[in-house]
Amino acid sequence: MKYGIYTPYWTHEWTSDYEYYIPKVKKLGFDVMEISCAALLQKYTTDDQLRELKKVADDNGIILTAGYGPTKEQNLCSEDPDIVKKAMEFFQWLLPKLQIMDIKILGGGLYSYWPLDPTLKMDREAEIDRAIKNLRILSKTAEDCDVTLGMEVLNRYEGYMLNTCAQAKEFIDAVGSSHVKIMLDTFHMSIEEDNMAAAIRLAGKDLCHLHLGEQNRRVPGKGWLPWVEIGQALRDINYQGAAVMEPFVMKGGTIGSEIKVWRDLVEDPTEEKLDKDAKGAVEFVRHVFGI
Ligand SMILES: [Mn+2]
Repeated sequence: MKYGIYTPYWTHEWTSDYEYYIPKVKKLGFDVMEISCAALLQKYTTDDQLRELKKVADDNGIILTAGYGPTKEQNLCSEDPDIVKKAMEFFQWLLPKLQIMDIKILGGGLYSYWPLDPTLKMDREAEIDRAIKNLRILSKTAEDCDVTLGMEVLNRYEGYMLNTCAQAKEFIDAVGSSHVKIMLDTFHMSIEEDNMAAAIRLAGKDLCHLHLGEQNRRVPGKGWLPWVEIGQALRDINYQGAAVMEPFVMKGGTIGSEIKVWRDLVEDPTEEKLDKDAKGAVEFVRHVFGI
């Protein structure tokens, strides 16, 4: 198994200087660094920049993965055909960009939009049907680019389409593509699943990506999630993908607002302190998972 971390841990905005974070992440003991696709719209807008980023990752022995929360205008399950068209165009533009960086995983609530606006109309059944239909089409591009789309199971406050692994399993089975699979996140699972290890076993070979975080989104080892049982379940399914920490511990900025971090979850979150916690957390999960 490979261990990773999502760079927004260190920042208040989704986009950051990835050339700075790649060597840091390596030095702290990780194999994988996850980037936000928002960066491809803002900072890394040319293919040359992506090739350069890939080179920096290669030079440091780091594998890149990608995460994204589509905007309301990139919503694959919208009832508005113009929005679906924009969403399809966006993903069909994005996936070849990820291929340039040899990114094999794009995870998130890709079947809908994020952050959830609960004031908008919800029609889960119709939206699920449209998401399945549109993902079947998009999966062809994903297969061509060899980027697997991780359908992230989100808690009830962030999404209503897929809240449990069982719902995600039914969903990906309906899509029926080798490149549309289940993505779990221990933080979301701690709210929705009866038994986290059972959920991981249910995902089984369909688990393509995993986010790690405590019940309050601190780094693994600082809260009360059942890491021993989670590790056992990952060993039971012979999980070969990446386990990427996605801690959010600082208030402020776009991230603080969208993730709803209203207080600092670590005392005095200096870069030095964040580095120390990340290093300790990857040592902790490597030890507890034992794979
Ligand atoms: Mn996540």
